[in-house]
Amino acid sequence: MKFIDEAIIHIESGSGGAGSINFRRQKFIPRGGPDGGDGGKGGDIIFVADHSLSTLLDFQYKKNFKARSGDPGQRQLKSGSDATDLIIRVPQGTLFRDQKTGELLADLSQHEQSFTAAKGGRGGKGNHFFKNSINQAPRKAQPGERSQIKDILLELKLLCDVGIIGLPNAGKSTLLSRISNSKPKIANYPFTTLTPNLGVVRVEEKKSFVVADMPGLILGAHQGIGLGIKFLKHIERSKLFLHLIDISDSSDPLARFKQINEELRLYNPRLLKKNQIVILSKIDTLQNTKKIIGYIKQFKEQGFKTLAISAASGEGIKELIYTTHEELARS
Ligand SMILES: Nc1nc2c(ncn2[C@@H]2O[C@H](COP(=O)(O)OP(=O)(O)OP(=O)(O)O)[C@@H](O)[C@H]2O)c(=O)[nH]1
Ligand SMILES: [Mg+2]
Repeated sequence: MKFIDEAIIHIESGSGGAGSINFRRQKFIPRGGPDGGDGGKGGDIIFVADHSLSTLLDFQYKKNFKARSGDPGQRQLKSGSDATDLIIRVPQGTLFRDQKTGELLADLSQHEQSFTAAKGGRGGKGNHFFKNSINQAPRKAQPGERSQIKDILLELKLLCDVGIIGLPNAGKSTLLSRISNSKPKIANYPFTTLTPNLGVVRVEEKKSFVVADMPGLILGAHQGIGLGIKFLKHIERSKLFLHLIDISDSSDPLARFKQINEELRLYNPRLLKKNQIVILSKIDTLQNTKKIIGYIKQFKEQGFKTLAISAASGEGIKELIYTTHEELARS
């Protein structure tokens, strides 16, 4: 089970602006002194921890970051402008390593904590700086300092936000494979999933969450029957459960739902305090939409947010992602 999210990114700070070589030219001052200004500083690359972010998934889409260079110096002793720093927000808890050596560079464990990973180059001195009693008209200026270029490994220990629970064969792993980057084993028999699988779900840029697909739970699970219960500790700290009910199974959905919840309660009553969204799965197998609507009504009457999906056809999947994200933001 992979609990670590990783990304390798390439960063480059801004180089310094070059110093300027210039001589004062004004009416009535025939031989003005050197007045080339200094170059501006290049932008730093600064990472800032943000507790509202939970994964490194965005860095699979954008891997190269470059800060702007400082402006060159100008005449009349005017310095070039400093470039603004490039601020990159990362999830709280992100570790930074040198990609080549593995050396730990920083650990941003606090919200708003920052780490300057690459410093912008200093601006070069303009020729005014080189004036002295011997050389009153220096024809030299400094170039700006070079940028820093690095490959950095980002690492984040994933905290599971959402647990997918339900009876064996309910379609939990199929759902995970539909909504996330994870490729769990899927098969038409119970207990296909033997250990939890984690996946990262991207809602949109800067909005993603972590889901765990659990082995199926069955009657007697709290006494150790089946597999699921011993993994429940992995989702004890998650904020939300998606509770899958397979409606291609003709037995009473609400009774099955209550049965699983009873197992949760017997294992640890606190698990029932967690927010659950009821997910009626495999709706492509049921032509009778009235029946589905009836089920939804039944669960809503019990006070549960209820969605109907087909991981096979994709129906209801978008809504499931958005609703889950909204509920997470609220909890
Ligand atoms: N028709 C249909 N079949 C589905 C759907 N989702 C899953 N299945 C099928 O249901 C069977 C079980 O799917 P899994 O995703 O392995 O179920 P699971 O809940 O992870 O099962 P365990 O890991 O054994 O607990 C597979 O044959 C899937 O292809 C769906 O939306 N529609
Ligand atoms: Mg499974």
